[in-house]
Amino acid sequence: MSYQMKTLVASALLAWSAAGVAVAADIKIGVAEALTGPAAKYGVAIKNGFTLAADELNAKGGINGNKIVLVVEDEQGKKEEAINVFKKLIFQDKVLMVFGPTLSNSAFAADPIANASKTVVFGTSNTADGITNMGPFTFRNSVMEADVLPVTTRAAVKQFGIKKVAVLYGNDDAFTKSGYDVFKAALEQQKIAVTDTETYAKGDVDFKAQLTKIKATNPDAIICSCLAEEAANIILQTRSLGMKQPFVGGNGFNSPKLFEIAKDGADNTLMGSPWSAENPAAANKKFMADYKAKFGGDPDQFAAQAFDAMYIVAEALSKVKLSGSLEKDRLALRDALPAVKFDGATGKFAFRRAAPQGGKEGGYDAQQDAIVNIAKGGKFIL
Ligand code: VAL
Repeated sequence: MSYQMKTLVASALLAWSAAGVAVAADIKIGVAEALTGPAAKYGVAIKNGFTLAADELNAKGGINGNKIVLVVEDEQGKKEEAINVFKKLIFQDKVLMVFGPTLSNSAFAADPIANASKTVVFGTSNTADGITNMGPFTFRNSVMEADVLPVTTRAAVKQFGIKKVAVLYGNDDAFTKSGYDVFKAALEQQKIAVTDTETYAKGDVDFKAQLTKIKATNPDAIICSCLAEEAANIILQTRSLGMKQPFVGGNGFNSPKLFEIAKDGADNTLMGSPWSAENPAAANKKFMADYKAKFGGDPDQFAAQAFDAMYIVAEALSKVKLSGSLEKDRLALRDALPAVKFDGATGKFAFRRAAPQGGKEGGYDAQQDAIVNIAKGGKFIL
């Protein structure tokens, strides 16, 4: 094609788009997850969930003809990296929105950047209290500890008849600390006595000192607000001390990593989540089969929540007429998201507005019921 011809075609295309005729454009979505480091077991599953959903959506023609392009970055499960990656995605790559980061601990550091630049940040795994108090651009479909743990402790009473428990948690991580606060309140409210409370710090691998103290108080169960790797080592060391008590965990337990390390030492652990591998709903069965076919392994709750989150965003975007102005399109997505209702791999989902705090507008939490799973033979079942 001659130079003149090319110019002619290019200006014709411009004229069409100016006249409101849709010209397909890529929709860039940032994915900031922990793909290396101790939280990678969560982050990689999350990335897979997004990839599966985006590939499916694109195979069906994308969103109103526009292709979803994921811009994936590794935030390593570290606060500083989450900040760096958010800045890169929002200001350099100019993504429409950001999914992530993996840990609540990192979200408290990075979400303010998204809110300040009026860009949706959508957490699919952040379950600490207060995440959505960071501003009206913070969304999550991960069900917060405050909605799940009271259900889990009630199930523990029913299942094991527990009357007194020991509590163990990481006191330097936003999620494990928040989970502890919620457990403490739920135990008080449900009149379950606490025989001992012990703490540890990020990166600890030897929990024998705390567990020996717990053993001396002879609890009926051990309540653990911990991330998966620490939880697994704690369970393993509990068994090596000859203790047979069941564990009750929070969202951090939701990973195959628990069983890779603790094996059947984790049997009888209770954990609440909206997702279960045993949910027979067609949407979940299809998700599980497609995930296995694509990645060669079974999905977990983190993959399921990411998969659903991509569809929730796609649903909102299908209602948005993209203008080409990043600022306007970011706002339009923000305004379209709250009304989305979805029934996917994790079941029925809706957003719930977070109450304003300290005069600051809140974002949107997940409105979803938790199901309590029990560990048997290296996996969680209902
Ligand atoms: N839900 C936790 C958090 O918010 C982990 C397990 C991802 O940090």
